[in-house]
Amino acid sequence: NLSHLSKAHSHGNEMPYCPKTSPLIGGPIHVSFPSGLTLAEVQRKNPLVVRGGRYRPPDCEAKHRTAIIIPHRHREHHLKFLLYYLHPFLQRQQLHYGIYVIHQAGNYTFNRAKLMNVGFREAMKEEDWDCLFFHDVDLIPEDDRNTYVCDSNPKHAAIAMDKFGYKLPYKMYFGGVSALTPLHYLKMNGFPNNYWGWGGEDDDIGVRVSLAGMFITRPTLKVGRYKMIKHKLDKGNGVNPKRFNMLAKTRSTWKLDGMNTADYETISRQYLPLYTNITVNIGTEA
Ligand code: UPG
Repeated sequence: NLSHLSKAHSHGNEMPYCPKTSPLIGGPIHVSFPSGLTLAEVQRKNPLVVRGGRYRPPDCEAKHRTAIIIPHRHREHHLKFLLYYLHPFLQRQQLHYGIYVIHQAGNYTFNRAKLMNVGFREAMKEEDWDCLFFHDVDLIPEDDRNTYVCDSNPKHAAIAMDKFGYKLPYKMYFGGVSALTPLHYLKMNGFPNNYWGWGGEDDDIGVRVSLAGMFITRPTLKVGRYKMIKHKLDKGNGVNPKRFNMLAKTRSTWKLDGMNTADYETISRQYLPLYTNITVNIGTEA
C-alpha cells in the first residue's frame, strides 16, 4: 500500500508524507535580540528558503501549507528579528510555507485589518494555502510546539504574551497572531476595512468569528507563548477614538464591510530572498 506516498515536487521522486509530529520540534525557545543581526545573516542561516520566502521540507512531503501574513510599515528592525526566529521555527515544524509582508504605502493612518484582507487575497492568488497566519511583526513565538497549522475553527495563537504576564488579557482577546483557513476567512467576510489607527479591530475580528457561527480555539498557555519586541505607539497609528462605537455595531456591519469590499491598489510585488513584499495603497478613511 503506497497511499502514504505522494509525488515529490520537482524531481519526480516519490517522497513520504512528513510525520504527524515533526521530530525536529524542540519545545521552548530562548528568545533574545542580538545586536548587529543583518538580513544577510538570516539568509545565510536559512539556505533552503527560496525566492519570495518560500520553503518545503527537503526530505518529506509537507502535510500543511501555511501562509504567514504580516502587516507592516516602518518596522524593519522588528521584521528582521521575526524572520530570524520564524524561518527556523517553521522549518522545524516541517511545513510548506510562505511569508508575505503587506506594506502600507504612504503616511496616512495605519490600518492593520485592511492589510490582512489584502494579504489574504494576494497570497491565495499565488498558492493553494490551506492555512493563513495573521501575524504582528513584533511577536516572537517562544515554543516550537505552537504549530503553525489551522484548527477546525479559527485559532488564536498568541494567548500568552510576556507583556500580559503570559496570560490571556481577556476572554475574547483575538489580537497578535491568529490562524484561519480560507473557508473560515470567507465565512466571516474577512476582517473589517474601516478601523484606522490603533485598537478595536482585533476585537471586531473576534466578534466576527462568533457571528459567523464559529468559535475560537487556542493552544495551551504553556505553548502559546510570545515575546513582544518593545516599542512605542507608532507615528501614524494613533489610538482610534471611534473604536468602541464601531465595535458596538459589528453585528450589523460585518456582512457589509470586509473581504467583499476590500478595495486597494497594488503598487509593487517583490520576491525577496526571505519574504514576498507587497506594497499597497489602501486609501484613506471615508
Ligand atoms: N504596525 C506596523 N507599523 C505601524 C503600526 C503597526 O507595522 O506603524 C503593525 C505591526 O505588525 C504591529 C501591528 O501592526 O505588530 C500592531 O500594532 P502595534 O502598535 O504593535 O499594536 P500593539 O499594541 O503592540 O498590539 C496589540 C495587538 C494587535 C492589535 C493592537 C491594536 O497585539 O494585534 O492590532 O493591539 O488593537
